[in-house]
Amino acid sequence: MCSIAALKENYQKFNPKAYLKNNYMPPRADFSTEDCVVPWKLRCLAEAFETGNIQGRTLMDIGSGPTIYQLLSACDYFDEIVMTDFLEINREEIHKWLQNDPDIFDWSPYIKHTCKIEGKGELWTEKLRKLREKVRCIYPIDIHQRRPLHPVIMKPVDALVSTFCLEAVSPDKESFDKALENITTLLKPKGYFLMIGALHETYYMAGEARIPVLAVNEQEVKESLISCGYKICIFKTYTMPTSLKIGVDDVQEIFFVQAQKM
Ligand code: U87
Repeated sequence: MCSIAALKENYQKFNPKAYLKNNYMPPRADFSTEDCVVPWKLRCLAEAFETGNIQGRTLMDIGSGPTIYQLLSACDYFDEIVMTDFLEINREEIHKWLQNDPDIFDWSPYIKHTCKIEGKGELWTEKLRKLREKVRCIYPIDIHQRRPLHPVIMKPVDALVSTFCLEAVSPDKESFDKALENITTLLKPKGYFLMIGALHETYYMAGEARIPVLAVNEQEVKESLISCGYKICIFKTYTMPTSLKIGVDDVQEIFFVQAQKM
């Protein structure tokens, strides 16, 4: 697999149900221990927003996939949330979630856990209602285009979130850097970018699809952000424990970064 076109072709076999099972059910989603990867991600996001520094009118999530966990803490700090994904099948999954379709993934353990770590005594059903209300649209996106949302036109937003997207859709470092540049045009100067991603990963499975991943290290991620005009505010890593190496990918570590566009 070596070109952007080949990768896009490969994504046509992406199966959201298999993907959700691999990454968003036990053992990777074990809420009884903070050492598990899903609670780690939720905590990074909750702590970032808790400071109150990241807020505004619009937040955009880049490459949302069929998931909403990445927006659970964010939704308290923005008036509206724009979700995006390359695949129609993933956008459809989000539409179903918005409409409370019974045939969708159950995010309630994620919502309950987020309410618990935020410690504000909020009812999980209230957070669910709030997030559904704030997600205004889910747009097609291609981060390899200079205008990733084309033909949709949007004013630069106040903050960006992106989880496991850049390295999972870029065939090489050059396209990773270009994609970062492309999405950065969607963000206002001084706006924050929160990104979670995989380090040293070469592939992951989503049903029939075996998707190649660009193996990046911590230094490379930091350098890419700095070259793109960001200041790095927080950088954290999580080492995937052996018990969570379950054959669905070869991820070694996960990073969380909070960066500010200068
Ligand atoms: C998530 N954000 O699960 N332009 O967090 C824009 C594109 C393009 C394109 C494809 C990768 C999953 C990584 C969601 C979904 C992220 N998707 C879309 C996965 C891999 C480690 C690991 C993973 C997940 C495409 C969780 C955990 C771990 C997908 C999304 C990538 N291995 N977006 N040109 N092409 N996409 O449709 O929805 O990117 Cl814990 Cl460890």
